[in-house]
Amino acid sequence: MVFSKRRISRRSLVNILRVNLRAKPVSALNDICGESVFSTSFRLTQRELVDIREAVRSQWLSRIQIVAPKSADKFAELPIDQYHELSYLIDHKAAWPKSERLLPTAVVQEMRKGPFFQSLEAAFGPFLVTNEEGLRPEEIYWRLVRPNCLEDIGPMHADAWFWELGHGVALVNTTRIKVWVALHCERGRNGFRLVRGSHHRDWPYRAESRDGYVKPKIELEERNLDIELFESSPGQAIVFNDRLLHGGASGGASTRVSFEFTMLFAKKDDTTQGNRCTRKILNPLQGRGS
Ligand SMILES: O=C(O)CCC(=O)C(=O)O
Ligand SMILES: [Fe+2]
Repeated sequence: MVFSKRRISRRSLVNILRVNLRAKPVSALNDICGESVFSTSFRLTQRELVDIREAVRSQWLSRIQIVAPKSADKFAELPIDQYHELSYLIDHKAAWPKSERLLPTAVVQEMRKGPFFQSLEAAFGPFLVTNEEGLRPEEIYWRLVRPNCLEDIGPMHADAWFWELGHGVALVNTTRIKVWVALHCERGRNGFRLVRGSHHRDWPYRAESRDGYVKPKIELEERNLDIELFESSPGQAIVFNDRLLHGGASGGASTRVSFEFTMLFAKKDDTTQGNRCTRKILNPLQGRGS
């Protein structure tokens, strides 16, 4: 097993393994990942939505203070979902590397205690949040996607490809499940796109250099994929297998703001309980608008 000191430690994993051997639904995860389902039944409470929006806004403004101090006052009066109106005032790409979009640890710790994370743990069992950047103990990062701005969304991909290309140290005997949550979005116009059932197949991709990183690029035209939009309202989450083909949607008239993280579970052989848990908590999208 390969461990990196800066990333999830052996001790954390041993702890999670210990906890998980006792915990009821975690044995399910292997199986959960084998099913052609994902869940849209988790969401932030209104209070959590307000608090996390505020945390993101404050980080957004602090960064703008640094990269464009002369324009900071203008941004301070702007709702974050109108960011695109003024983004010409800053070098957008340089301003927002992932490292600048990682929520502070104190915020993550608060989120961890809240109902959203509690509902995830109640359903899936205890988990770590991955820290592939090696910058925070647990990494939750947000994104800004300006309307109709293709450069703000990457190509369709499976998150597993990033791990395969060395973004983060993939630990053996663990399962990763991704969580994406809308903070500001226009239902049915922007947000998150996916190809249902796609995690059952291996899709062709190659590694290419983008934004100074080696990133995966799917070797298929999007028009050949059966892509559907997850019609999310603010606070709504999608929990999905990290082999699911997915990507952002950048339509609408406002800037979309969302956050993401990866749950890490220890694998366990017995999946009996898991099968039950899987069926209970994971519901396929019931058509658009579910
Ligand atoms: O929000 C996006 O544009 C992309 C989301 C994504 O790739 C993810 O959550 O893994
Ligand atoms: Fe992704």
